[in-house]
Amino acid sequence: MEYISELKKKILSRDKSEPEFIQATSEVLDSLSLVLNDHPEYIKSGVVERLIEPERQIIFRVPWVDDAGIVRVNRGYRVEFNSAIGPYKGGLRFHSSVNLGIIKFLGFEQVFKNALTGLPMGGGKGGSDFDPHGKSDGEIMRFCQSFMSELYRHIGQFKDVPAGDIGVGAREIGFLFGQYKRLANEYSGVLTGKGLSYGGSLLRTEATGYGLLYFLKAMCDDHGFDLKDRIAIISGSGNVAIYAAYKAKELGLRVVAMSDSSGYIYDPQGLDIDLIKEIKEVKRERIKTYLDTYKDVQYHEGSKDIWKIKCDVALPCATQNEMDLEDAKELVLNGVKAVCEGANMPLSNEAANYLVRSRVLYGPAKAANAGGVAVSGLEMSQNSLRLSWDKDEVDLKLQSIMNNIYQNVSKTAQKYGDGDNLIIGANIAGFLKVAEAMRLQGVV
Ligand code: NDP
Ligand code: 2IT
Repeated sequence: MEYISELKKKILSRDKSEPEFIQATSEVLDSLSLVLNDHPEYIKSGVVERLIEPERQIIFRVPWVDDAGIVRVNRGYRVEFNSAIGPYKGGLRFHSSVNLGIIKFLGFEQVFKNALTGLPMGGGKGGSDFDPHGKSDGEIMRFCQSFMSELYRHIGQFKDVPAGDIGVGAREIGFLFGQYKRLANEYSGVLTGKGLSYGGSLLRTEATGYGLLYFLKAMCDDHGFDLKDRIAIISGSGNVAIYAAYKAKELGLRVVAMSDSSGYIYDPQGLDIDLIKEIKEVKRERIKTYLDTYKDVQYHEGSKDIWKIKCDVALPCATQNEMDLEDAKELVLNGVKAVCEGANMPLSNEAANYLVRSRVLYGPAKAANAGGVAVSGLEMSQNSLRLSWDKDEVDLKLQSIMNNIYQNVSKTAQKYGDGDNLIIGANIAGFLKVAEAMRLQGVV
């Protein structure tokens, strides 16, 4: 479609230094060419042009003092991408690789993901190139306080509600919340992923990983593929990976390999997830120290070769572009049946399209990892109601949301082309919801 080609060219020339943003928008725009013929009103009202341009991008200095008394300066970001269906909502990432293009791609994806949850949340993302590895609790606290000292003026429970992502977990959210409360002189649900003692929701910690497995199960059930006794590989060993691994075990899968950014561990008998949680979540050590307890387990330097292990189910849960076309080919040769994305955009577009063409069951991130932000939405509801739901109630809601997302993206894929191509299903279903809201609100 000519119109779509022109938009892609515009992004290529205007945002040329942002390869991840180009990648994410290009995948979505390809899907939209299937739907815009039926909806000329969205072309007329410039919905797509407006969707690919963030509503607001904030970049700020984050100065802080390290334990040696030295002043350090990082760069902070918040990209408020789209507020057509609710306040901006999305995580904060602290990782040395963070730059504007990465935050923009994450914010763009978040718009569609949040729409798929069925909850009233717009899309945004933020973060910093601050590297939390090896920092003391005091340094983390001072960094978070400085970060929030600027961010607080831009956010609010009805404006923009950040949460965690890579490098931002319960500890960081606590420090960020404390500083917001102090500066704004207001106690509100301005962040999600809060501790249970100060307004957090039960199951938010587990939600992305659990939700990923609920989505995987819905997709596999629909295709008559039983997950019991299947072999799974999960990359990463952070928040998403750990709770994906627990739920995978509960559903009868055997998790044989997991990784961190240094390397991966492999045990054909299945891994001890409690130990991995202890190493990564509590002690904040390298995954390699797993071998201090299990001496015969294999450890390999570098995390990329994890996809060479034979498996039935692969769950990339670390970071963007961690699986390329070669990895996807290797997985298919080894007989993989399902790949579901816990991380955001962990597959290159070529790898994802190859899996779909090879008839592998493939759950794209926008749909498959929406469980985290969905429970964030439930946390916002509980904060507004000033009450807390019990664990079973949140879990039932999460399961129902993930099942609905699967049904919605699968039906949309059938309507607009190939029933098993959930890439187009997720992109189109998310788009239709946001596009209609944007059209009705006029050119803003
Ligand atoms: P964590 O910080 O808890 O864990 C990240 C994990 O990925 C760690 O094991 C880390 O290794 C590894 N990792 C990070 N960067 C790289 C890299 N460049 N190369 C190799 N490994 C890497 O983050 P989360 O688990 O929260 O996030 C993981 C993914 O899931 C991200 O893509 C995030 O955007 C996505 N996501 C997160 C949600 C959430 O609720 N937290 C919701 C939906 C998606 P190491 O320990 O060595 O740093
Ligand atoms: O990518 C994601 O969906 C998240 N990091 C969670 C966002 C949120 O607001 O809970």
